[in-house]
Amino acid sequence: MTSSSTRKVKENMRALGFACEILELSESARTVPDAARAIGCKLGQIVKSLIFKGQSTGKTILALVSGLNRADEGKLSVLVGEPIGRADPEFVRLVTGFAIGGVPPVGHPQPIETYIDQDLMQYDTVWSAAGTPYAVFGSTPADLARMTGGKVVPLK
Ligand code: 5CA
Repeated sequence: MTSSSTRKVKENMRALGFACEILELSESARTVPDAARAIGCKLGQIVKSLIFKGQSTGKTILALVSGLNRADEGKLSVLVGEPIGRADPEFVRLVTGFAIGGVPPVGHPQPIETYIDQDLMQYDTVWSAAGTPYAVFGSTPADLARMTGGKVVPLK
C-alpha cells in the first residue's frame, strides 16, 4: 500500500512536471546496501539525502550523495560559505517533512539549498528515497538536478 508520505513525493514530482516511477519495495531499504539489494542496482546508484545545518545562519542544506561516497563536510562547508554540522533526526523531520530513512530529494515544505555529488551523473538511472524506507524512485541524474535545482559539485 502506498503511504501518505510516498503519495506526497509522487504528487510533488508530478507538480514539478516529472514523470514519476516509484518502486514500492517489499523489503526495507533503510540503508544503501539494503536499497541496492532490493532494487538490484549498484551501490553508487543509490542517492543518499543528507541534511546539514549551517552553523552561523542556521540554514538547511541538502546533500545528495552517491551511495558509494562519504560526503566531505569540509568541501560542503566551503560551497555553503559557513561551517556546517549534521542535522539531528528532529531537525530533519521538521525541515523535510519526512523521517530519516525515507527522506526524499524533493517534496519538502520549503525548497532547500541542494548540492549534488557529481559521481551520480555517470549513471543512466539513480534511485532516491520516496518518503519511506519502503519506496524509492528512479530518475536520470539530470532530472534529479533539475527537479531539485541542485548544484552538481565534487562532494566526496
Ligand atoms: N532509504 C535509504 C536509501 S535511499 C536512505 O534514506 N538512505 S539515506 O542515506 O538517504 O538516509 C539515511 C541517512 O540518514 C544515513 O546515511 C545517515 O547519514 C542519516 N542518519 C541516520 N541516522 C541518523 C541520526 N540519528 N542522525 C542524523 N542523521 C542520521
